[in-house]
Formats: sequence, C-alpha cells, structure tokens
Amino acid sequence: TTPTTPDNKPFYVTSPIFYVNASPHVGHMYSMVLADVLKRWQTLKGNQAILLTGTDEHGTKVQRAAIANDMDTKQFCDLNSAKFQELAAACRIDHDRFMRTTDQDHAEAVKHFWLLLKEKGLIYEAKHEGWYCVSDECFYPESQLEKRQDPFTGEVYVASIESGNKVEWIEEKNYHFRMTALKDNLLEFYKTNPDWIVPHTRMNQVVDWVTNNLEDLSISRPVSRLSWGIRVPDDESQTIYVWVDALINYITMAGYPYWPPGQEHVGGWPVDVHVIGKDILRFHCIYWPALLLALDLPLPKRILSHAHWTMEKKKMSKSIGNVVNPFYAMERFGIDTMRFYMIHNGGIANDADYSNDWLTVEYKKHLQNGIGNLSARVTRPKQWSLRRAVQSYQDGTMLLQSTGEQITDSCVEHLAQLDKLASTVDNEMVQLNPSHALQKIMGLISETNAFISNAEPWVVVKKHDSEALVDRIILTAGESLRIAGILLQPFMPDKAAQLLDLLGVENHNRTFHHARPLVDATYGTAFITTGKEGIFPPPVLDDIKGMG
Ligand code: ME8
Repeated sequence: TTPTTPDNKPFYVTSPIFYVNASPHVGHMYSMVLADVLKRWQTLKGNQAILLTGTDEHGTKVQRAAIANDMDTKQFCDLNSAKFQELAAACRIDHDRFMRTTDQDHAEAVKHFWLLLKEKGLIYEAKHEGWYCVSDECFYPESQLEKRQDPFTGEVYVASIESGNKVEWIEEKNYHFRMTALKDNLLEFYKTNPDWIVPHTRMNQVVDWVTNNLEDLSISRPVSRLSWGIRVPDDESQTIYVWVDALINYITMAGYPYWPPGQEHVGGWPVDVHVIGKDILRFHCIYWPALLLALDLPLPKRILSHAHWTMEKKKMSKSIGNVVNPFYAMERFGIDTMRFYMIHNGGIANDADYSNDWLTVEYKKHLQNGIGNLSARVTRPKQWSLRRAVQSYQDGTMLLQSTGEQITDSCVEHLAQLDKLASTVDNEMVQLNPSHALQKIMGLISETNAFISNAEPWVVVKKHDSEALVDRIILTAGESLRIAGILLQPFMPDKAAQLLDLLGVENHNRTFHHARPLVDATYGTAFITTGKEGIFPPPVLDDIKGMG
C-alpha cells in the first residue's frame, strides 16, 4: 500500500499510553479498540497507516505502587506493561509499536526536546507551591478544588472537583515551562481549527481553561521526591514531570529527533488522530500543543476524546476497583463480540454504563439474529444457491432498473441503498464517529432481514418458473452480506473474515473498493463450513450478572 493522504505520509493514529500502576480494564480496551478501528479503516481503504499504543511508566503514582507491592520499580513496570501488551494482542490491536516510556530512544527524545525548550528560553527555575494530585499526576489551581469527606473514615481532605481524587500540598524548587508565553498562539490555533476536537463541545472547555486558568507549568520534581523518571539533562537533582515525558512518546514513535529538516512526515508526523479519554483532555489539548508550538513542530491534526464506561453510573476506575477484566470478558463473550459492543454501544460524548445483560441483548439482536440469521437465510437452504444467484447476474445493469413488479422493485431499491452504504460509513469514519459507522452497517443488516421477510423467497421458490426471481432476491441479500462483511473487517476482524469465508469472497476482493453492489461475480461458494449455529451461536447464559 502507498500513502495517499494529501501530505504524503502514513495515517498516524495513537491510543493513550497507560499507567502501569494496575492491571488493564475494559476502559483501556475501549481506547485501544477505537484507535485500532481507525487504523484498520485506513488500511481497508488502501492507505498506509500506523498505530501506536503503550505504557506510561514513570512518575510518583507508579513509584508508589511499586513500593506498595514491595517490588523493584522496573520489575514492577515490566510485569504490568506485559499485561497491557497481552491485552493489545488479545483484542487484536494492529499496532506498529508498543511504546514503553522506559525505552532508551524515548528517553533520548525527551532529553532532546527539553534542551531545545531551554535553548529557546522557555524553561526557568523557581520555587513552586501548590496542590498536587498523585492519582492524576498534576497540579490543580485552588479554583478547581473542593473539600470532601471520606464516607467510611470520616477524614476530610482536599480533592480535585473534576476527578474527585485527593491532592497534597507541595513546596519545592523545580523547573517551569513558560506556557503562558504561548497563550495567544494557542487561542489563535483553536480559533482557526474549530473542528480540532471531536466531540465539538469539548473545545469550549479547552478554550475556557486557556483563557482563564493558563499558568506556567511545573515540569520537574526534585529527585529526593521523585526518582523514578527521566533526569533533567543538565541537572541530575531533578526528574522530568511525567506528563511531559509521556506526551513526547507520540513523537518518539515518528523518529524524533532524527529527522532531516522538513522531513518529519517520513515517520508519520504529525499525528492524524490522538484517541484519548475525556479525563486527559487538558494534557492533550493544551500542554501538548503548547510544547509543540514552542518548538515550531507541526501539531496533531485531530483529537478524538471519548467518554467513559461506567459501572452502575460510576466511572470504572482502578482506584475505585469497580472494573471489568477485559480478558475474562473476551473469554466469556468472544473477542469480536467485545469489540462490537465497545464500539457500537460505547460513548463519545456521553458515558455508557457497562452491563453483561445489555451486552447479551445487543449480541442477540445484531449478531446472532442480525448477521447470523441473515447469513443462514442466504447460504443454508437447499432450495437455492448463492453461487447460482451470483452467476446468473453477471451483467448487473438490468438489476438496477425498475420492472414495475413489487418484488423486483424492492430488490432494485435495496441495491440502490446498498450502493450508498460504503460512502455513508466512510463519512462517519472521517468524522471520527466509529460508533455511528457501525450502527449504519448494522442498520443495513436489519433492513436486509426485513427485505427478505417481505420478499419471501421460500414462497416464491414454490411457484412455477420462479428461478430467476429467487436468484434475484438471494443475490440482493447476498450482496448486502458481502458488502457488510467487507466494511465490518476493521470492527470485527475475525468474525468479518469468517462471514466472508462463508460467502466465499476471495481475499483480494475484500477491499473498500469492492464494497459496492455487483462488482464481484466470483463469490458464492463457501470456503468454510460451520455448525448449525453458524458464526454467531447463541450465548452461553451462565452467570451473566457477574463482573466481566
Ligand atoms: O491517563 N472508560 O493513563 P491511564 C473509558 N498515562 N476509558 C477509560 C476508562 C473508562 N472507565 N478508564 C480509563 C493516563 N480509560 C496517562 C495517559 S497519554 C500520553 C498518557 C482510558 O492508565 C481513557 O482513554 O490512567 C483514559 O484517558 C486512559 O484510559 C487513561 O489511562
């Protein structure tokens, strides 16, 4: 494949890199899968694309977790990073690199970046006092804090209004990044790029913060407080702030700083889409562009900020402990069922409440009774043959013209609708709305089931001389399945492949360009056999109320 983006570079997608203080949960899986679907969509379209995921391993939070687990910090990171690598493999994330911030080339990129900021006079040393939140790894201004009381111990503490996490008072000497110097540039950038963040509404939050709360950023900690991190290049007594370290990972992946002048696109820079959770909006939409603007580096093109999975309306989080283990969930429900549920039902603007009951209902409705039922109707009955139907209409133009007869006209109408599906879905993907994209594909499946129920091939087949009409109905439904199967590949790679195998669609005919009616006359003979239950068997309803 060749790069076809206008800037002649691979399409570059990232997920956040995850803290290794605990094991992954389905919230992390959601970010990974969203990013993966965006990458795979580009690949389907024949564009070169790269995807980065990984782990964020430095900082106070990780250092404390290692101590609490009585482990050497690096060994603790290795252990937990491996779990995120396993997760990426288990849910079929097609990443090109799994970044660890403890990787050597990353440390070099961070130091290089630091030295350039310093050279530009954008780093200064000063005493810093303020409220630090270890859980969120950031300082909060007074206006963002409130007093809270622990319902169990009665302890009163100061916490961030936004995340609810406890803060602690810190006074120390450290380095600061002159972020306020970039205020006008940031505001100008937001103004000229109003669609930079999806969903749109989050932009207001960002502009509001920059307008009212922007301060210089403390970007180091004394080694006596935080030793687990990358040292400030020319001051061994200070450790670089974990968020500065972490954000730079995105540019490390693209080969920074070893770019010939003006050649950053070769490694994929700038990022096309950063997929992030809404909890890390400020870091990606303020700090990160400020750092890049400071060094005159191109900014990421878009940010997809998704909402959270909740459990009984509370954010699923490691610190609360109300998390669903993605490995158990995939084992129980299947990898692609989980990928389907996450994308189809997950939230971008609004949170979604995770439930095994809901997942099961959606599985039955869309997969078992939707695709499963439709593929059984098309491929199983002995009274007709998909292969014969495909062969009988090599010249498709007549299929697109009305005959005035009810059944044939409903075929014509259905094919006309099918003709628009790929571009409608692509449009949703371009607008970073994978959930709507998937819903459009599933909508087509359900319409096809309705179409076939109305056309009643099982009745038509009994009539005299009805072969051509039956073929036309089966071909119309078969085309829906073939096109849906092609478009579903980025969402459910294994199940979509099985569906296309069942339809006998050749591998080289599974590209985006084949997702149009009547362009493939070679399919119709299954490459695989399945049991009576097909590719989406009824769910095993054991203990579905348990977590994960
Ligand atoms: O913030 N629902 O790492 P992290 C949906 N290391 N997504 C969720 C979620 C939930 N309940 N909980 C977490 C960090 N996530 C930093 C990122 S990037 C340079 C550094 C997802 O382990 C969501 O994308 O706390 C969130 O932003 C990410 O996991 C945070 O993971």
